[in-house]
Amino acid sequence: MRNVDYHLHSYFSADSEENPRNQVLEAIKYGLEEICFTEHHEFHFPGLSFNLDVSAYFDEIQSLQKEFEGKIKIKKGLEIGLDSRFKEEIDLFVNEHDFDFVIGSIHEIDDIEVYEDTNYYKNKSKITAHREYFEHLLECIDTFKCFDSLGHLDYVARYGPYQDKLIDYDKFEGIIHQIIKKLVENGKGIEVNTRLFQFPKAQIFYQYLLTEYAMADGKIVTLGTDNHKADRTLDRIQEAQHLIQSAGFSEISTFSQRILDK
Ligand code: HSO
Ligand code: ZN
Ligand code: ZN
Ligand code: ZN
Repeated sequence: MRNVDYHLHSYFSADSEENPRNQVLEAIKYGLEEICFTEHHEFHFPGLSFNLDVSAYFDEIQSLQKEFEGKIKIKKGLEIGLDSRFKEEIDLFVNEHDFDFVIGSIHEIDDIEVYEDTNYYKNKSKITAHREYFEHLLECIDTFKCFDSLGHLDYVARYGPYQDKLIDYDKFEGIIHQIIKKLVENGKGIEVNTRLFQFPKAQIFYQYLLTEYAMADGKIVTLGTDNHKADRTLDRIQEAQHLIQSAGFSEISTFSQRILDK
């Protein structure tokens, strides 16, 4: 299986200070053959401006591609925040730039960030917080066709103020089934995001998810760490590769200019 990381950030994202060159060096050190930067862009984000300077970003990636040619493949990707209020702007932004790969993600709902100490989890049971996130994902998958792979389906599990913040798959089988069915219908991929992989329960969640996606005849599985720092000591890429393989996928998907690589 390909040794790749298709979800990482650098100082072109408002929430990272990392030099992309350090990300490249660290990836080489860890034996990755290919990485795709997926910098944030959001239209109207509460409290932070995730505004991607695309031309500066592309310039820097192109120079890194030259410098590291033959050592590692470097792709220029995007993590776009899905928000139905900005449907036209989002479609335009994604299509007017020459990205290799686009992750569609949800980080906020109606201007409330899904994050620690925000109003999102306030006075909400865990099951409600998780259900609302999935309902919103389903709506966004209906609305948006502009992305290649759905980012961190388990994002809502990262920041909840609950003793066990992880998702109980069995409580959401119905809606997750609908999400997966729609992704496959629309030809969209699913991301295995290793951010929570230190928790066995999070890995089990992805195991169910991948099995469902395979049963629905889905073909596109991407893999990403979501690193915002050039530090791979907590990487779980091998475990993710293992999960993907066990679910019946023979390869991890990679993209060039929005087209699935052979
Ligand atoms: N963790 C979120 C965004 C964020 N909000 C960072 C505040 N800081 C997506 O990576
Ligand atoms: Zn981020
Ligand atoms: Zn994200
Ligand atoms: Zn990210």
